[in-house]
Amino acid sequence: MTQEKLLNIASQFALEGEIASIDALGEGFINDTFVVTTVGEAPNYILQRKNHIVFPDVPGMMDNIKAVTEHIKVKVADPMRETLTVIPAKDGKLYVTEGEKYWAVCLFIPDTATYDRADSTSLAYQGGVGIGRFQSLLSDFDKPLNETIKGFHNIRWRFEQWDATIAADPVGRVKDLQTEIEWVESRRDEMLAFWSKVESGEIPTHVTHNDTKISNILFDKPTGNVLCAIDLDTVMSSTSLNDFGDAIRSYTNTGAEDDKCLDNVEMSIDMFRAYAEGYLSEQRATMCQSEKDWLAFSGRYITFEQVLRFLMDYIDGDKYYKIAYPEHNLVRTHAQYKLLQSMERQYDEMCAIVKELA
Ligand code: GN1
Ligand code: MG
Repeated sequence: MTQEKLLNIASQFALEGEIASIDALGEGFINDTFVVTTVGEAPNYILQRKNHIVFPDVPGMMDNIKAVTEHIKVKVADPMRETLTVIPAKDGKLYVTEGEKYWAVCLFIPDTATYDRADSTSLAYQGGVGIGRFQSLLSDFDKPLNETIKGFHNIRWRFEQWDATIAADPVGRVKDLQTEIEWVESRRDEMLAFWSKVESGEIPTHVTHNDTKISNILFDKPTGNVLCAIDLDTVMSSTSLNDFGDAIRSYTNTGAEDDKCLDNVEMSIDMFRAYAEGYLSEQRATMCQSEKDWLAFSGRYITFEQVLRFLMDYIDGDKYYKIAYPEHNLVRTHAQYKLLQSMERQYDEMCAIVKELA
């Protein structure tokens, strides 16, 4: 994308100061992200092209983000650092369109750090505090939220997509994937059994983040403490267990999400304990018994879902996740499956830790 085009988009937002440069940032799987640096004392900004295929209702998504961040702002000590700040366009909308594509801007929060991997238990503890606090700040949020992605962590819906994808087999990959398909099929019933507890209301729903991997959390550089959850695109109503489970999938992995060397990938029980301690320090008092009972299982649930989603995208011809090389989604599938097996092996210990801490 040319600087000229980026400048044209950015200048349609109500930014302070004069733009000095616009540079690509990070490697999100879904959106395209840029940092807008301004001249002098004016703040810098994050400019994002939202993936309108993944998010069919970007205006609805931006309304969610605005509502949730405003709710948080009135409760925290430092409202410009402890949550995102949405910057509207000059016409007052929360986005700018470019053909069928949507762009949005939020404030860049300086003196912060992000991580791709948890390298210490104190970081995992802080991450747990961050999501526990995010959920508790929103526990009294009572406006309806738009469903930005249908059935996002609903495994019944994921299996419907899965069955349709396997039947369609659009790029002829199914015949070579019988082993991997069996990994998913052999766990279908236990995963649906868990989800039926959410459907029946035995496990309650709340406002949740739904994408709590470590790279979606900002940490304060001077103190090392957690600052806030970012990437609020998937904020919706779901079970809070999904936020815990997705974080466990991320913080406890001793390897990379797409590690080609499976020997690197295990679930670290020390990281599990640290994250659970942080999370429960914020959530212990408000969780109900069924949430406590299923907390450890949520790590398996979301890791399983990720195995299914990566494999399904590979079967589908790599339409959803950005890939860096042709087999990328298959490599991700294998690495996440190795992690899932590691969790299954250590499940009794995970449950014992939750019981002790909760
Ligand atoms: C995507 O947007 P990003 O990169 O934070 C995905 C998550 C997956 C994750 C796997 C909207 O997260 O659900 O867990 O990749 N987000 C969406 O790394 O699908
Ligand atoms: Mg995201």
